[in-house]
Amino acid sequence: MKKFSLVFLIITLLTGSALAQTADLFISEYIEGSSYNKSLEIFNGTDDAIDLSQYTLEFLFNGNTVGNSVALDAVSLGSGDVFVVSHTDADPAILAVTDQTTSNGSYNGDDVIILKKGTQVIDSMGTLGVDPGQAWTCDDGSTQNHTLRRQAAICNGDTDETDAYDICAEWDFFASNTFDGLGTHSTDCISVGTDQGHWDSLKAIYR
Ligand SMILES: [Ca+2]
Ligand SMILES: [Ca+2]
Ligand SMILES: [Ca+2]
Repeated sequence: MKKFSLVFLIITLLTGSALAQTADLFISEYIEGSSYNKSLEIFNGTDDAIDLSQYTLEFLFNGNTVGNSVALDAVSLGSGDVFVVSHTDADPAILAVTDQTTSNGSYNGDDVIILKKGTQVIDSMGTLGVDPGQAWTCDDGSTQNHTLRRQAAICNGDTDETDAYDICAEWDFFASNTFDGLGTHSTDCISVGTDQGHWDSLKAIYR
């Protein structure tokens, strides 16, 4: 194959629909363990640092459509980095990798969690206004007494907080009180926001 056509093929692959891009923050890990072991990891899979002062987490308990709102700290989250929000009284192993604590997020499995940028929903867990009983469940696990990690192929958040919720479609499940994945996130997604980004991505892959 000629060099020119090989480069053309690679560029086509990189810009094609096969490789999804990440447009904004999303929740990459969810811990609902024993006691106050509750933690959410938020991932920046975009090309750019993001000012978290624009973002809030909303916790809507037991089918209610009004709940607690927690503004994220006004810090900059770098590309590829995560921001961990945990319960104030969580296990020391959780707190060791926590960036912000709150006592306003005491979800226990049957609650809805929404990540917003301003008034715009950019990710959600559960169905707004619905109480699922004990938890959101599927064949692989549930949102109670589990650690959930966003599957590596998921590149963007669930921006419809009102539709039916299938947690098996987007999450991998781990045993209660699994903390060892908190603080980092692995993704298959490629962020290609600028022309320079295309070449950086290409170099990173084919190096
Ligand atoms: Ca609840
Ligand atoms: Ca949804
Ligand atoms: Ca993680």
